[in-house]
Amino acid sequence: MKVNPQYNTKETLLALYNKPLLELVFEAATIHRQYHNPREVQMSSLLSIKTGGCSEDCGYCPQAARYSTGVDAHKLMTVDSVVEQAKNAKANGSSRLCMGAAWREVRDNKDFDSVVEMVQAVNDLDMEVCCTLGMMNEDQAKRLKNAGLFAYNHNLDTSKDYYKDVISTREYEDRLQTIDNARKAGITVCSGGIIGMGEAIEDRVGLLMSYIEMETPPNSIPINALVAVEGTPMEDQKPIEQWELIRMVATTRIAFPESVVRLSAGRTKMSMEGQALCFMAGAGSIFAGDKLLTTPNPEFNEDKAMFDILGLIPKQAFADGEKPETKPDAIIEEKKRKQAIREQELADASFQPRKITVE
Ligand code: SAM
Ligand code: DTB
Ligand code: SF4
Repeated sequence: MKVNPQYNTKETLLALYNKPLLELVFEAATIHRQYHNPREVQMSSLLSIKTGGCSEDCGYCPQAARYSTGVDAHKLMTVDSVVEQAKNAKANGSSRLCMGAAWREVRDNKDFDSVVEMVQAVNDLDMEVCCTLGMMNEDQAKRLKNAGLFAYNHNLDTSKDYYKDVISTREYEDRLQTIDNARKAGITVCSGGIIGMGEAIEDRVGLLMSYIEMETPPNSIPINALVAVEGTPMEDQKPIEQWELIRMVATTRIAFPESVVRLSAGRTKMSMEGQALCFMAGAGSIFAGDKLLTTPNPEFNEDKAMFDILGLIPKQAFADGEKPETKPDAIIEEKKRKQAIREQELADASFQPRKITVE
């Protein structure tokens, strides 16, 4: 993944973001065509495998336990129900499944073992598997990689300066460390942000600068518009104009010509024409399905109709990287071995030879 040397400073990026809109879109569309097939747009499905009850205080998030948003805390989904949902998503044209958990961080417990099994099972369906589970260390990243994880989503959300106004329960540095851990394990990185949280344009550009300063920028960069949810500290944020989303997509496209720019949360508030300008400006993916993690998203059929009208084609899985090979997971193998022994012991115990008494 490379950055565009023409726009690698705050000043040049800011000037780019503020260009006359159609000039900006044209420049982005031109770059997009040099690096990507402009007709291909990936359909990804989101699945909230562990909803609500999160300990963090992210000001935008309906899943933080401390806010009354009507999102209840649920247990982790079962592996079987995840596979069923993944099959559905694939049948509807999605080539990637992104599994999200309302966790601050990954812990080495039974739930994580189940997530490893989910990754294996969805990878076996020939879908790109992405997880977004909060912070993780290098060993946890390696386990996910061996299970067949294709991508890890971990957003920086905004600039380093504005971050403290949005979240206080973790540091920007913690986010950078997790991204590094995913990268070191050989997992592709998906990291982006949210606009419309009350930040200045300098903060939007500041987010992009954080990616420019990385050794390798993310393979994909989701651009979300804030979904202002009642009960969160950001409930009263004025919705951003769709032009801002188009500008952000175009600027990101130009700054990171090889990365996939993902038009993410916020599409329910956009017109089809607005979304068309985003695709023109280089958006290469959308979230498909009528729900994001907890908030609404356009219906599958609505997006199918939009693809037909605009002449877009759903992108196949693994067009941007090989399907990960899986290796047996030592912890899960050991669990299975113990389970087999227990079942054998139970079977042996239930065989009671009939007593024969001789008078
Ligand atoms: N708990 C994990 C974490 O924070 O990394 C993973 C799940 S979290 C919900 C994934 C991302 O969703 C966040 O980083 C944020 O960018 C995005 N997000 C959450 N709530 C949002 C909202 N109301 N509007 C737009 N994006 C949102
Ligand atoms: C990303 O950047 N956006 C997605 C995905 N990565 C995990 C999440 C959007 C969540 C919107 C709020 C919700 O539905 O809870
Ligand atoms: Fe928790 Fe992630 Fe929501 Fe923050 S964004 S409150 S870490 S689920």
